[in-house]
Amino acid sequence: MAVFEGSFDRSGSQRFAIVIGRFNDLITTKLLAGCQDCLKRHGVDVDPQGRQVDYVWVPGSFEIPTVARQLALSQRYDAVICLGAVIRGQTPHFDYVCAEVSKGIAAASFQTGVPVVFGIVTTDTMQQALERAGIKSNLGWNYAMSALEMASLMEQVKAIAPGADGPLALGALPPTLAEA
Ligand code: INI
Repeated sequence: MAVFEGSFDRSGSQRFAIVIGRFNDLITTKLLAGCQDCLKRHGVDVDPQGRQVDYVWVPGSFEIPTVARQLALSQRYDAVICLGAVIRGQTPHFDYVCAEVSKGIAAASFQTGVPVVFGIVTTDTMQQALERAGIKSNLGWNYAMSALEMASLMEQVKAIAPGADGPLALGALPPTLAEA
């Protein structure tokens, strides 16, 4: 038997989609910069005109899962990275957006077999969000690392377990899981 784990040396041939929420773009543009910096330092051509990364802007985090799922379904990408910032306000809106974006991103990944990275910063204040988007550290970098690692890992897992992923496999799932 064997041990499988993702590596960071195969990124030159991988393709990524990055879905970014415009809401709180003070934060999401910084997350994107951190994400691009990490990908670039691992040999990925991050130029939007290049052959490795596509960028998709959506109004807010609530819209991210729909687009991420569609991109993942295309099987064009080795991983999809979702970047958003949900900051608590005076109303329960925060809770609704957080619930849907977290469930939706998990479902997009699970339903398609493509790694979909949960790069959504959820904080009580703008200050906390800024600290996570560059003032102290930049979580965009970490999200890119997860994408690189998972893209490499899934490539290996699919090689030993072919046919167990993607939309064609959904018919084989119990209805409750297929609808998740
Ligand atoms: N979208 C965010 O990405 N972050 C937020 O903090 C946020 N808040 O708090 O309202 C937010 N709302 C917009 C939402 O994502 C949708 O774009 C909107 O509801 C239209 O569907």
